[in-house]
Amino acid sequence: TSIKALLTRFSLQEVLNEDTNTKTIWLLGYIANSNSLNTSDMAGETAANLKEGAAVVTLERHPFSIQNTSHSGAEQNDIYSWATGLLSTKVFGADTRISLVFPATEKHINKYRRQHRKWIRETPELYRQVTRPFIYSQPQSRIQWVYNILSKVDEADRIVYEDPDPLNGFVILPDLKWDNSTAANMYLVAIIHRYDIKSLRDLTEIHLPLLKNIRSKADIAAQHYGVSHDKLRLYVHYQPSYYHFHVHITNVDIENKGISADRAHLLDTIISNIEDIAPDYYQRVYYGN
Ligand code: M7G
Repeated sequence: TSIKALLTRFSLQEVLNEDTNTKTIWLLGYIANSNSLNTSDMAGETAANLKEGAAVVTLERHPFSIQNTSHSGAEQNDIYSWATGLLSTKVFGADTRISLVFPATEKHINKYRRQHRKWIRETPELYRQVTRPFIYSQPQSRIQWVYNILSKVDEADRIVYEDPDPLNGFVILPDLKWDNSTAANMYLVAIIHRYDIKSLRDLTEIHLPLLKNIRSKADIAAQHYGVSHDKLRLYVHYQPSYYHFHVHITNVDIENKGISADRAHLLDTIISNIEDIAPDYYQRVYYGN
């Protein structure tokens, strides 16, 4: 079902959060089953794939682009879909980026709802006793979108670089947060082929070739968008939202929440900590989060 068809059936229930700096709003709503709606504008879609359930919609204002260079179009991967479109004005190009999670689980709703945050100091012991069991209790379906990318089921045409090596290989493609329009906003993600590294905590010296490989090949992927080596910021989130190791690759000019000190760990620092300080640095370190 296309994002457009789904959005026409969306009814708002709650504003989960908004951020005036990034001009983003997160909405929780419900997507009704097609039976209760006029389906004449959904030609070609069978009743079977028209589901109902909770949905989280993110609306993000685009950077102003008077030349109308923004790409429109839509993408879909498993329960995640996104598109750009025009909300209100014809003066500027597509002005708003719309992403949809449907059907959304309780985890998605809580991820986007304004959080009452607490600071937790994760000792190695706390990691072993609490975090690690939590990670392994996650259903595989939570990272279905990752499997879809690695097995070329979804987003295959968006992969800009691939090293197919099963141990040290990965794919690099545009992150769903990026609309592919401006190099100034470039946001890519490198997703590794192997499945056994869940997070930063798993990294040891045996992973140095993989990490260095991502570090050097990110340049090639970024060149694809005209972004040079010295404009790249590479980092890893701990805690991440998705426990399959991946590296964020952005234009260094982007200032977003994702680079805040409580979650972002620079790839260069990770490599140096393992190589220059201790091979088991990430098994021993205490984390604030
Ligand atoms: P993270 O550090 O696990 O979590 O990064 P975060 O979302 O809290 O930063 C996962 C990254 O993958 C994020 O930058 C997401 O925007 C991106 N991402 C998530 N999904 C579901 C998709 C997807 O389906 N396709 C693509 N291309 N990127 C995604």
